[in-house]
Order: sequence, then C-alpha cells, then structure tokens
Amino acid sequence: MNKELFIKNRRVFAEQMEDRSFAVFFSGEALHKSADQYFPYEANRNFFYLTGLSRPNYILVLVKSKASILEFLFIEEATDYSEKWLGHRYSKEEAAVISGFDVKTIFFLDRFEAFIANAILSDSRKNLVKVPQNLYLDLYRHQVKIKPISLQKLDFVLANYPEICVQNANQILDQQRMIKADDEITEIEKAIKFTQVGLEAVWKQAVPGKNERELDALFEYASKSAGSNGVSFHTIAASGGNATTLHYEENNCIISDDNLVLMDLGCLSGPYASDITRTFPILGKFSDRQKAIYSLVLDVNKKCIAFVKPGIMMDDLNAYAKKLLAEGAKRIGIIENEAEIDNVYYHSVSHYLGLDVHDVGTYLEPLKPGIVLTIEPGLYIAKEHIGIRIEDNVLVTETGSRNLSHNIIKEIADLEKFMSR
Ligand SMILES: [Mn+2]
Repeated sequence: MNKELFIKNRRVFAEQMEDRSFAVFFSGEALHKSADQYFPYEANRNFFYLTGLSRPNYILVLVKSKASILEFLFIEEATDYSEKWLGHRYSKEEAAVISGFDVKTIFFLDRFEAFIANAILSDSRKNLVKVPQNLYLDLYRHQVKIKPISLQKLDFVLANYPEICVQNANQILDQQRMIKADDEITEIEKAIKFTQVGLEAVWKQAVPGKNERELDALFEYASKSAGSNGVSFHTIAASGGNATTLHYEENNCIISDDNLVLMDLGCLSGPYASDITRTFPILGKFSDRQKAIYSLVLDVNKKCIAFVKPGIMMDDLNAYAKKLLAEGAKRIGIIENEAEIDNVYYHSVSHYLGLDVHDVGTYLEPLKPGIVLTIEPGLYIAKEHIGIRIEDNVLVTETGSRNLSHNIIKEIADLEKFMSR
C-alpha cells in the first residue's frame, strides 16, 4: 500500500490530540499457544493503520507540542540469532520506506524507555514537550477485567506520573477508521476477489458425501493460491441443520444429498478483510422448498443493499431487514405471525468491515460515504434442517451504495448453472 496513506493517518490522528500530549502505540506480539508454540502474529490494527507495518514489538510515539507534531518509531534490531532463526528483520531504511517515516526518527527498541524518560518526562531544557498533560493509548479491552497491554507496558510512566491524563486513542481512531480511503477499499476488493476464487473452487468440487472440512480446506487452498495471505476468520462450513447455529465452526459432518450448505468465510489482503456468506445445494440443484426460502432471503439481501445510503441509521437498516424477513416468512408458512420472526432470524443484518472483520466504529450515528459494511440477512429453520444466509460487502457512496462483492454469484439460476456438471 502507498505510504502516503499512513503519513496522512498519523497526521489526521495527531491533529485531534490535545496540545502538550504524546501518544504511544504498540504493534503487539504473537500470543502463546502451548509449549514452545505461538499463534501466528497479528499486527495491532491501530498500529498498522498509523504505520503500514505488521511486525511484532514495534512502538510508535507521537508528540504534540505547541501545535507541532513529531513522530518516532522504535523497531527490532536484526541480530545474528534473529536472522538465522526467525528470519529477516527490517532495517531502519526498509521501515522508513513502508511507513513514510524519516529514517532519522527511527530507533532500535532498546532506546525506547530512555527516550520516554529523557525526551518527554524529564523537565530538562531539551525535552520535546514541556510538562506533558495527556498520554494517548490504545485502550481496547477484550474483556472488562483485562488491563490493556498499553497500560501494562507503560506502567513505569503511569505509576510515577499520575498527573498525566490517560486518553483513549480509540475514540479518535475508531471514527477515523470508519471512513475508508480509496487504497483501503482496493484492499478490501482484493480480499473479496480471493474469496470469490475460493468459493468458486468449492462450488466446482462440492458433492454429497464430502465432509464439511473438505470444503473448508478447498476454500483455503484456492484462496491462498490466488494470493490471499489467509482467511480473515475461522471458516464456517455448515451443512443442513448445522447452519442454524450461527457460529458453527466444527466443520466435521458428512454432507448428505438433500443438504443446503452455508459457508460464511472471508479472506485477507494484507490485514484487510472480506466477509461473505453463500448458501448452495450440495447437489447443485435447489428443491422447490429450498428455492422458496432462498429466494426470500435473496430478495431481502438485494433490497437491503439498495436501502443503504448516507444518512440512514443502522437501526433503520436492521428494522427494514427484519420487517421484510417477517413478512416473507409468514407468506411462505415458516411462521404464523410476524412476531415469531425472532425464532428464525436472530442476528443483526450488518456490521462494519475493514481492518477487522467486525470493524470499529459507532452504530449510533447515520451512515456516511466511505463506510464499508456487510449486508447479511438469513433464516434459520431448525425443524426443516435449513439455514440460509446471503452476505455481501457494501460501500456507502455519496448517493447510495456499491456492492463490492457483486461478482460473487448468488442468483439461483447462476448458482445451478455454475455447479452443473
Ligand atoms: Mn458478517
């Protein structure tokens, strides 16, 4: 991606910082798995957004004083050991090219604490900010009782300088990240394209008797072969009644002849995600009953995409989807009265999408151009062993919406034709 985006992201963030403040962001590290094994490293998304770098243990520092903004990056130094055992480590020059930093403001990690102490905290003539008032940190909390990593890492500051006010950088960055730049939309479109390739490989090879996990593996193989660096979340490959469990992740059942298969999946392009759901008959041909229910969900999917435009509230979109699903479900005899819709449709129709699959951003303000969201109505009828969801990824434009995943087929005739053999 173009470094200009990351330079701009830092500038826009820092412009919203109070004067006499500094901000510290950590790129994170791989989580421990078991014994000497670790989970694959995932860059802290705010760190990536501000630097374009996906490397563990890096630290970004922004300083704002008298309205001027200074930026510093701390990176891992390559050693003989790290190069031989762990692979290449970026040089300062390489990190500068990706992030748009001036190479003179990139240091190795061992300088970090002394830098904070001498250049920011100490009351010397040379320090960068006179008596800092605010410290901006990523305070995302995965669970309310778990202390954010940033607070743990900066304990040496917080314990000794209680007069410095901690500010939640996420309040600024969540708003900023909601509105996608053109480069970001391009990445999401690439992630969608990889997803299309993966799904088409599945459709070409899906036959009764296969295990759900074979479809999961086919998807991952084909999408990675197409260029994706991985799936954006654990693939759901749910046949028959398994599809009525929203987050079914076991993917370990033999798919029988009469089954519909619901696959909710997505790919990564860099750290950007897609999130698509398609439902198809394993035989390549819908029964009349499957057709009736599928057509209803598809109709709601298309109407909701057309409903998306700047100014509407997520609540309006949710209410609209639910009303359409309730009317339709009653019409084709799934429920007797519309109030029963909660028994067969029990999730929201949309969430934001971007650097995270369930991306940051408030749901309490009207939609704005540049937001990317999912549209994913569904119906889950346990007694008929049928779960259907059809999910697309949609960009809010100046005048309405653009379906970024329009190339992934979903019409009954197109699916049956594609799967015919
Ligand atoms: Mn989704």
